[in-house]
Amino acid sequence: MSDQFKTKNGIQIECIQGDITKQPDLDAVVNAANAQLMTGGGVAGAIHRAAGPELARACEPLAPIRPGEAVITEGFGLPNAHVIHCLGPVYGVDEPSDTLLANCYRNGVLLADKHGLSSIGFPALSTGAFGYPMEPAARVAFSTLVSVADQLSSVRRIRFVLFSGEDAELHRQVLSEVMGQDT
Ligand code: AR6
Repeated sequence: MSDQFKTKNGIQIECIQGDITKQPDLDAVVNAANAQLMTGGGVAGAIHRAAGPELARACEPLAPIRPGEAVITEGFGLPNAHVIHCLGPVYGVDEPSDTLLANCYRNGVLLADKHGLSSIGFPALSTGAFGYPMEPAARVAFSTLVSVADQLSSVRRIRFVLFSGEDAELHRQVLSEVMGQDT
């Protein structure tokens, strides 16, 4: 199954297996943040470790954020110039979870666009500690990004970085279904 698709206006969406902190060719990576924008487990722990303590200092005045919101900082020790911090919904607690998750992807990619960035990498927001099932989360992610694509003027590439090969394959399948509906 192909891991790259293009929207009608030529934006590339791709899915790979990998680590979100090791994507040096992207302008920004997205953090699966907590409301206080502090380090934690999963993606947030990995991003804060790789970025170093300056990231937590830069986050402090921006916190707290609400589910669905996105804020931007520098990347510090990361290979990316920027980090976009998104607070996903806790599945079954922050409702409606699908709308709040869609807001994360929409606000995250629009914030990157507003800052003139051309590439952004997302992890599968809310699918770890926050308990959102992977397949419905992938559907929300891709249908939101495809629907927002025509509002983007600087973002040209969106990469999904999935920790496991199984999750990457599932994302490729869902992406190909969503892109099929778009043509
Ligand atoms: N690169 C790519 N994907 C990863 C990585 C990585 N380095 N590490 C984990 N994943 P999570 P959430 C996958 O828990 O559900 C934190 O403690 C992981 O397999 O990071 O939004 C924060 O402080 C899963 O599929 O994010 C918050 O309190 C996905 O990334 C809370 O967890 C998201 O898992 C946020 O929970």
